[in-house]
Amino acid sequence: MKYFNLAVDLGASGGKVFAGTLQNDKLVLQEVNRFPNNVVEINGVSFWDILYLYNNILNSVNIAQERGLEVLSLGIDSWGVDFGLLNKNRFLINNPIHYRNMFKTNIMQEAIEKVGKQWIYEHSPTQFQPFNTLYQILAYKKYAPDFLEISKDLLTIPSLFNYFLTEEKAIDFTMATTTQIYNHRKRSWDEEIIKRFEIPDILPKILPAGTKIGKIKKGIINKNSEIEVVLPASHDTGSAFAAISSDPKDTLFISLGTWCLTGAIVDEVPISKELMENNLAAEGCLDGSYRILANITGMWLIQGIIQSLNLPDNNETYDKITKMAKEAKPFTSYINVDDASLQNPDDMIKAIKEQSIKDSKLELKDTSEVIRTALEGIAFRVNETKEKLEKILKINFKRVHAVGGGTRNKLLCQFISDATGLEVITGPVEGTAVGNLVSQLYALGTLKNFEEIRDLIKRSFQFQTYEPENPKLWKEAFRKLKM
Ligand code: LFR
Repeated sequence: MKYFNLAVDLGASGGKVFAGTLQNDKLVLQEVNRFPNNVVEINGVSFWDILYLYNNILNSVNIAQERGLEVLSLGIDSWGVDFGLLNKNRFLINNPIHYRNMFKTNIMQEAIEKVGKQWIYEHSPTQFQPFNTLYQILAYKKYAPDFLEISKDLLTIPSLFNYFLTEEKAIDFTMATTTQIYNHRKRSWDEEIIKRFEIPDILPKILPAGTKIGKIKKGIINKNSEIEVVLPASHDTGSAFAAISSDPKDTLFISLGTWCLTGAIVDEVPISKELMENNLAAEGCLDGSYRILANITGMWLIQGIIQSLNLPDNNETYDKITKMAKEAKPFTSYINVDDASLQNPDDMIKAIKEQSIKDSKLELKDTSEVIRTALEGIAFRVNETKEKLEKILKINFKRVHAVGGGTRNKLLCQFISDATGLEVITGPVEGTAVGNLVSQLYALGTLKNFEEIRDLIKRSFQFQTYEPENPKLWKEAFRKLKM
């Protein structure tokens, strides 16, 4: 009998469900379902369509079983920080809000003014992002205090769905580290942050990633079967990093998708002011280690350009856009891809053109130049992060290893290789789903340790490599363009 594990990977633009199984000592994936994640905007606020997503998760289990797959377990991962609130009678009281709304507020600034940046970072060393759970809770306190007053439980997105499926309430370590309420040294919620910001007693219990939490309740999926629900590394970046098979000692890891999440693995978070000064996050990994990480804006820029051009969001469009960039003149300008003005603009092409004037005083004339400048900007930023991490963590990176859908963009992978002067290894493309699946195999005892996880991934997937072609030219261009 062949058994399957289901990985539900929810991303900002869509959900994907894969069934994984072990076959001839390899992990083999088959796609079960895909569905869009349509954000709903009401009165200027963007909401996730949470019940639509839940229905699609149930539907995906039904599809897998109708296909005759013997499903042993299911694990859900998603973006970080966002949450649903339950009242004492287990009623969902808010429709979870999209984290990008927070770019329109200055709640984080207010919190920093109240207690100081360093104080917050010493208690919870994650990057200062206006959308961190802490600031979202403070936004509720300000704009919807009545919601919090009747809340009993806060559950991040995967945990909310796990609760719907099993009635068990828990969050995993990897997700907890995205909240900025988690104390990395004590490895628990930070009591002082909770006290200082008067956060109600709504935070869930924290379990290690790769833990079984309960079985899908009877009667909610079509077939009456026992399916174990596992908390994988439920933060998608945590799962993506779990799928990187290169040696963590001297590899710069990248999860390349909407974000270009770039980081290095450490066992414990070093005490260093420079982490905060460079806005680096310490986020939890599947094995309890941490990644020191920069959230670099990634394919979000290209998604925005596609929207500005009113083109359909499909592979053909991406190929067309990449071809335009390839044919454009290199190094026309430099933009800081992480500038707040690029995080939620009405028109991405216009915003990038304005950013170019702001950052380099150079005008971008046509769309091809805009696309190329965006891709070069991402690669430049990866290199800046690499250099910072090398200095702060005293690592000498030997290679870059990237996973995720963004690695399909060969031009960007080559740019990263040139900008960093390092070999870039890519694969698996479905990194997050693979990390989710190995978390489940670990929770079920099939894989015993992290060595076994890495070996399984190495023998199961194809990898591609890129060698730097012109690193000197890139260094020179960066020196000239960055003011
Ligand atoms: C990527 C991601 C990032 C997190 C951002 C918001 O999907 O999870 O790691 O910073 O989304 O949650």
